[in-house]
Amino acid sequence: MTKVNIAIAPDDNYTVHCATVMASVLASASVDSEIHFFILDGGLSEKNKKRLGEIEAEKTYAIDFLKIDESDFDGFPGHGYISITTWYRIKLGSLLPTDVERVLYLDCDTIVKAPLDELFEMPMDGCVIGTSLDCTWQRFNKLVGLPLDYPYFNAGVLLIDVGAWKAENVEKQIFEFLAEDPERLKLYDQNVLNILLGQKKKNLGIKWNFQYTIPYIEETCYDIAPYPEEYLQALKKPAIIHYVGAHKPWKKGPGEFHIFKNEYVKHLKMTPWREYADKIPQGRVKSASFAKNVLRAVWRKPRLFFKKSYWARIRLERMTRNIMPQ
Ligand SMILES: [Mn+2]
Repeated sequence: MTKVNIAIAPDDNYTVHCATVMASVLASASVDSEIHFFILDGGLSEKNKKRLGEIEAEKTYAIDFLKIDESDFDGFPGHGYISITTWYRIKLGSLLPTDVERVLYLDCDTIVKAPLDELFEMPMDGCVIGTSLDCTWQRFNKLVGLPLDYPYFNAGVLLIDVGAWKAENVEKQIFEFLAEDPERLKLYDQNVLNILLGQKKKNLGIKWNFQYTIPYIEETCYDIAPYPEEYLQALKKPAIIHYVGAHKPWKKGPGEFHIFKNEYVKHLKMTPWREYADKIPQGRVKSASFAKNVLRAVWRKPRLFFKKSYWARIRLERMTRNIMPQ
């Protein structure tokens, strides 16, 4: 029996997406696993909390709410589509019951497609966390001032060895690092975790946090030069899909054309919020030619023309076109 502990941090607006993540965990769980959800609760309504316990699945699950003391995050910023709840994960070590040895934190914009047992059985090799590369890692390295070849990770999927996290006093380190200079709050937790835990992370591989961005619209892309094979393998069979960026599959706009949008809708229908599935905008896939799509994008954002990363994105798009899952 493998204990699979999942932590998620929704606010009331995101409980629907949190439930969708949970449904995907349950739908892909192995027979031998025991699923326990820990919801970081910064003030969810009783109604939403009750509904999170009513997901339709063959797999049974346990759910606990870990109360967040909001005063811990006084003055902490959110930004655009990033909510203040992003900070909650740094408190996991002190909020989880003491018998939890390992936990997988998942963003509300992820979908799990594989049993998670492997993540809970693998040796951590003395690392505090397990992570995957961020799709725009080089951009972030420049932004934060990390060495350009540092494998910057995405914190939307974060495997935490709770014992090591506590032993290294990570939580205290983070709060002290932020308190030293309030400007550092603008870094957000992902940058802070990369700065503090960069040397203590185990690489899980791209497939455990597969970030697909929308072709022709988003200029950012995987800098896959060192890992093209791994990227293509993960695209064919992602273990965890992560809908990064502002264009979500439930929103009007480019997210309507996300290649894994169906995975979101399918799992949403297993939740008590299933009626929302009818309200999701139905993207009509534009069948314009490749050249037209490129021209349209550059017309809309002329500076794309001068961005190396945009052209890398286009190259990647051409490479992956033949193995798209739909
Ligand atoms: Mn995310």
